[in-house]
Amino acid sequence: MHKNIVVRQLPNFINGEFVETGDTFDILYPITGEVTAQAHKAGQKEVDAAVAAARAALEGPWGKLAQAERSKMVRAIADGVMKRFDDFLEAEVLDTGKPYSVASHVDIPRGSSNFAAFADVLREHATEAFKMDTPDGAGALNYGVRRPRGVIGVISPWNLPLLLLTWKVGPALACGNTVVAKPSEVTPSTATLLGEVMNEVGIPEGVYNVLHGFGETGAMITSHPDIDGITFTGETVTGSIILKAVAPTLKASSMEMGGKNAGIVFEDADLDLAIKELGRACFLNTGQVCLGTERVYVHESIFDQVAERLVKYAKTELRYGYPDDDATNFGPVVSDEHRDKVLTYYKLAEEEGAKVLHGGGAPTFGDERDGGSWVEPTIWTGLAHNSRVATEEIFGPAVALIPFHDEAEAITLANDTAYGLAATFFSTNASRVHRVAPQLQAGIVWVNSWFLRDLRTAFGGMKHSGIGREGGVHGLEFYTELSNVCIKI
Ligand code: NAD
Ligand code: 6OD
Repeated sequence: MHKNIVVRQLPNFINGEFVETGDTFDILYPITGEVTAQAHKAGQKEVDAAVAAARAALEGPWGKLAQAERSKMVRAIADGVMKRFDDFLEAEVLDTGKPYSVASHVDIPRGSSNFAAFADVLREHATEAFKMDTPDGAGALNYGVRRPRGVIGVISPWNLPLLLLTWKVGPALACGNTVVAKPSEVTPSTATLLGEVMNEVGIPEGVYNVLHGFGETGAMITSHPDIDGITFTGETVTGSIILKAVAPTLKASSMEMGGKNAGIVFEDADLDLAIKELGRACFLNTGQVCLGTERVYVHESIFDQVAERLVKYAKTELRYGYPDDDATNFGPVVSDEHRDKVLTYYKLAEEEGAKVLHGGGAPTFGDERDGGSWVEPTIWTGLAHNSRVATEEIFGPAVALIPFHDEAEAITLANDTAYGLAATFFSTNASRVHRVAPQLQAGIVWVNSWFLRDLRTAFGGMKHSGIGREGGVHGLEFYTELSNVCIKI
């Protein structure tokens, strides 16, 4: 159903207070293109205030809390998000246009569990200890001590706004840091709402701060001399700019960036399962998932069958509609700007010789949705492995199907990319599974599945997809500083 939209104000959240600057930019509803909110842009004054508040909280109440007490408060944030589930859901849908069926199962529950899962990560992690020999025979004992890194700048993207913000804020706070966050300028609502939750559950002022704005505001954060570390999720090009920006102030950084993830369907795959999982991998969240699959290598003996079945999946399983319709599982992309980027690739695919099996354009509705940012789910064959469409990240609901001859070729093709975030492959042959998985150059490899996440596992990309790993104890490398204590016995 079409929403009656009341335009909201989205202030910054600094030192526990909501701060309007009067310098606003519009947030649009991707379903129709209407203005839903005005976000208040932060300048240097607000950035400095947020950093000072975060520093004071680190040196004050938050930094002095006992670890068990801090874990309890981080778990309270998880509960606080669940208590406001409907508000988060509404805010996320207004910013992204994604269906409730997606946001209520993916974005909002993970927005909560990112706090619950990491609340005890530091408390339960045993640090290493080594007894060493010394010339006098008495020996010495070494053990590790972890402390918070300090004030952490969190820069996050628009595709899973709450999920990807809390994925960083959760472990950062659990490890005793304080945070200055800049959500995407396209989707700032849930980060702001999280400020309300912080106040509701009694998180001390200054622990969590939110600044709104574009790259310019982000750059004020990455270059700020009193921020100790930057954790970033977004495009590879932006990541590269950020790495340069943090160099003069020698900040630690954790980088989660773009991808061009491969899928492989071997001739021994369970095709019912493969089509179901690939359907999600290619089209969930309208293809706007960093882990999503945009090129699938299919064994030549089953190529036509897989192509036909994936097209059938797209035709029968993906349903456009208003977000609050239970049947809707396919929404618009996040903005007109992103729609135009995706459509440029749709056009390029045809120029590069693609055969369009499904989609290839933008739908029209004959109602207010024609003002929104819609594209069709799209399936191509006939593209060369080294075509631009098959090598550059589109970040939309589009996939190139490419045949392969044997296992070695499939591995070579999957690895022949500048990126290395995720890969997914389908096979019922256990030997092949164990042989192929370690050869794929990706930080995350799924077998007979996709986007199955245990938050204790390492997450991150290799090559141009990332630097460092977060998740479980792996995040401790970034969110804490480790000191070795050596005691002569
Ligand atoms: P983006 O790089 O355009 O923006 C990400 C964030 O960086 C935004 O908050 C933006 O305002 C900020 N930013 C832009 N310029 C900046 C600068 N100079 N200094 C500091 N901050 C700056 O990315 P996006 O378009 O929001 O998100 C889509 C991209 O994110 C895709 O490439 C996708 O693959 C990637 N992504 C990666 C992961 C992962 O885990 N590896 C997860 C989700 C999305
Ligand atoms: O599941 C996660 O922890 C995670 N960081 C997912 C990222 C998805 C990218 O769009």
